[in-house]
Amino acid sequence: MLTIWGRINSHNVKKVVWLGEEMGLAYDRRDVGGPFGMDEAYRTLNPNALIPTIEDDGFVLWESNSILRYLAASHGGEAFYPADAQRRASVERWMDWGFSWADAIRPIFFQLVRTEADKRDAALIERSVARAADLSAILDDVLGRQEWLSGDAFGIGDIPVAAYANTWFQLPVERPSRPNFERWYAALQDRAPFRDVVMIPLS
Ligand SMILES: N[C@@H](CCC(=O)N[C@@H](CS)C(=O)NCC(=O)O)C(=O)O
Repeated sequence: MLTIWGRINSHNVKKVVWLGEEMGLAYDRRDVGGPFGMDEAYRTLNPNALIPTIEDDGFVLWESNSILRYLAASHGGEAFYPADAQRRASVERWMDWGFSWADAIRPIFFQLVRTEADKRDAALIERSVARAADLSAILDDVLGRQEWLSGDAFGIGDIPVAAYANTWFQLPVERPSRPNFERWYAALQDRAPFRDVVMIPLS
């Protein structure tokens, strides 16, 4: 049985749980991090004191994108993780780009969701919204040429960007029109695991 440690309102935990659901894996998720804290046993598993961490048949792994790659490679097969080097790299490029995208969204999320209204930094929010809007043009461009970030079919290349895209679309900010990016976000919502795991209220 796969164990996933991490509170479900964490973007990086959502990514892993979402893939587990897409792949129909049996898993046991345990709340760690944020208000749940981290005990010494957890810090021994993950010396970064961050979530998520998984344990699969005695194998312990942290770093959410590495976990996605591992689960896709070990349990998902070609449908989730292409064997061809160039196709695989094209998928992984979006997973890694997802951290730039996350860096743009994170300050807006922390400010508008986890900071009291009178303590918010309006300039930081404005700068971050402008940065995310610029980056969304890159997504709009690629999604005008291919259906998914992973290519012709949904795959792990979509997951990291989508976890934060959901937050971007849920936050009360002004977003420029990006029709291809919006089409992709609508298509994600046809997937039950995306709705159930990712589209939970922001907290
Ligand atoms: N690069 C790491 C980042 C992990 C990370 O920053 N996790 C956050 C939650 S999204 C965390 O552990 N925060 C501390 C906490 O929840 O207590 C990964 O992708 O796994």
